[in-house]
Amino acid sequence: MAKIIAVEDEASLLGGIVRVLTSAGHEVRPLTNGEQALQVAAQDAFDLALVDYQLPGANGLQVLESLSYSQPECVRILMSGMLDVPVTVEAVNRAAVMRVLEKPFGLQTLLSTVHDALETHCRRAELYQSAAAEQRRAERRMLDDCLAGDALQLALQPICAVRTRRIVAYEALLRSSHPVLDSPDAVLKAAERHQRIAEVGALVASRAARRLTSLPPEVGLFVNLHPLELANAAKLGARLAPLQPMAQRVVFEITERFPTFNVDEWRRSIEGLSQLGFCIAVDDLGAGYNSLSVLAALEPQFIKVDMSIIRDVDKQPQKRRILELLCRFAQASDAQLIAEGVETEAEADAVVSCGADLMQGYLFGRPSLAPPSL
Ligand code: G
Ligand code: MN
Repeated sequence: MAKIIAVEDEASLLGGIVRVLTSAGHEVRPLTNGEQALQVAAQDAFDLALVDYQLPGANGLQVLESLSYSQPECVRILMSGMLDVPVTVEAVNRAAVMRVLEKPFGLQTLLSTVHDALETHCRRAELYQSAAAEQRRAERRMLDDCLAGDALQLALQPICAVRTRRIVAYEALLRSSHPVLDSPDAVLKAAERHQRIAEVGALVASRAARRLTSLPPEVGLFVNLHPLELANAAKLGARLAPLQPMAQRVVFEITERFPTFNVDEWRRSIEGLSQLGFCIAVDDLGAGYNSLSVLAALEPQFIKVDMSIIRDVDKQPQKRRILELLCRFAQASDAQLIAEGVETEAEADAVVSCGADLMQGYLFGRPSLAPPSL
């Protein structure tokens, strides 16, 4: 049974359409005017629209075109006695109709056309769904490959003290050599779609633990946490177990880029991490939506200022003032400020004179998969 809107200004034909479709078990909404049809279609959803071309009010193609936007799933059929080429072209190109019924037609032809169109639509929807399901399975298998094999690795990028430029820590950045899920973003997006962020997090923790053991004991490691990992405080500790013995050297970076920042949900996770001896950094400060509320809520030990503020900080007084302000805030809160994405000596000089504690950026070293040369 389908819910059908039938728009035809010729009363006897409309009567016949309603009769034959109703006795075939469909629910029919008969209308005689294009304007009316547009209003009804804006309020009610239909499985199929059967619309005459020449109508008072708006013409049939306008009605069908409007439906193609507002209800793309509604199957569209045009009825017309004047099927010249321009009308047909419009019907296909503008209104994307599935069938055209040329007048005059018998009611049996109408019925079989309607049923044929509905069946075709169903078959297409099934095909689409099974293709989408297959794509999902394929993506799941690729994630399995990533999580089981060695496609996911951590690149290390140095973080230096401002004056001595001594490397005090590294940031671990996810890198992927998978042929399809070939960037950290692709891996994380796929993991989000399959609710497998926790598994990626566990893998990152074990890889990070391994890298940490090969670094000198006074050097720390900054590890990015996906915001979804903070949603379950109870499980987070277990997942980070490989890093637990070296907790004093580990700083978890929490990005504030995500618009769905939920202070209450996060705070418990962060308190748990602090109790386990880990430190917290707010990442990408200045790039997201909630910079100041994140700072107020999380009381991080490190504040990483986003590279969008660091870029040209030596040339743009406004950026410099913002950085100075953040450095003063960090000092007053017993936090260390890290300037991210420093690329030039001039930027580094400006960052130092603003009062930052640490710097990271291509000027000091790119993220590298190779063991750091110490
Ligand atoms: O969001 P987060 O700050 O964790 O992102 C770090 C990213 O920034 C890494 O992918 C790294 O490659 C990149 N990056 C690090 N230093 C620089 C830099 O100096 N310039 C630019 N353009 N990108 C950088
Ligand atoms: Mn980071």
